[in-house]
Amino acid sequence: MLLAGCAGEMSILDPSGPAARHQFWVWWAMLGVSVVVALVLFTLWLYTFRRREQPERTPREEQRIMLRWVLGGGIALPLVSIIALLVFAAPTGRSMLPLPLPEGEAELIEVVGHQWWWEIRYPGENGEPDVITANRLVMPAGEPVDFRIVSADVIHAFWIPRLGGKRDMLPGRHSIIRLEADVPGVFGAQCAEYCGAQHTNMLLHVEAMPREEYDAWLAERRAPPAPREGFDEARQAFGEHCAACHTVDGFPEELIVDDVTYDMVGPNLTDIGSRPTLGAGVLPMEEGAIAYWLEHHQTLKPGNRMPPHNHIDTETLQDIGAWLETMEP
Ligand code: HEC
Ligand SMILES: [Cu+2]
Repeated sequence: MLLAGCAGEMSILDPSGPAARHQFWVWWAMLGVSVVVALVLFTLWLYTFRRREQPERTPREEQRIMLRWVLGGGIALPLVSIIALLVFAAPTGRSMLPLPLPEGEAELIEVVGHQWWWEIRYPGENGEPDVITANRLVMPAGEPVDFRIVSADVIHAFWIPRLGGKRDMLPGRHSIIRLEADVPGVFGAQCAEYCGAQHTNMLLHVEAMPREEYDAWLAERRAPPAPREGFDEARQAFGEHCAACHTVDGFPEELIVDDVTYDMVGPNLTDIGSRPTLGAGVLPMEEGAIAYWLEHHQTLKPGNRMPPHNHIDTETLQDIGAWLETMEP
């Protein structure tokens, strides 16, 4: 029954990639050593109870024995354990470094942490990101992927427990962590550094897919969006109330009312209809979910950085929601 808790989409004890497997063994080794040390200590402790008569010792002898414990238990033992741990853990750290690969370059995906959502950018031919999405990370399986991570505001941490990590995301400083998924699958991920009120609701849905599927997924999003008919009022309202923070590729520029200057960006909504969740894991995506999120997002995720839309009537929000649900490649 206890072991059943070891599985699950966010369990480091159920590794699904080389880096995570390394970490898994370090974890077990540390647990094993700690158990042995604890058992030895408990045994000594019990022994002190069972021992009847105190042996006669001179102060000098007492001191010698004390010194032995301090040197052995306080210096030698920690030194040996730390060196052993270092030797054991060094390959683990190495496995997450972006070292040159014999078979060419690893796929590069940029991940930007925001309060409290994830921006995912896929660099195109010239290195500029040409596909930008949010809260859903799609990666190829069975090959190393370099995640170039950074933060837009405070310190977050990038962590996909079943693939390995974690790594701090610092504002203004990029770092690369290499991870790999053995097989296609869906993995949970979570910001692992307390980053403010909604830190718990900063989840990331990770999907590893076979190379061909991944390429097709990207190609779909690289293609110019198909022109969409209808929803004129929704688009008008979006241009007025939302476009200052949210980008939708192909959205007509003349509709964007930029009378409010917000010093922030919201998630890119170009493929919002195809995302599995809303609000970084707060709501599952289903029919009507976007409108519901737009009306209740400050109760669903209190304090999140999107201002409340109380000044917009429900019908308009439902209209916008219905239109956004069609936003799929
Ligand atoms: C001041 C900037 C701002 C404005 C204006 C704004 N939003 Fe947002 N929006 C955000 C931020 C920030 C988030 C991320 C909230 C979170 O999950 O913590 C967000 C989240 C969302 C999401 C969920 C995205 C996802 O991937 O989960 C949708 C949908 C959305 N906004 C639609 C709208 C619509 C429609 C409007 C106009 C009625 C609007 N927003 C106005 C900043 C804004
Ligand atoms: Cu965070």
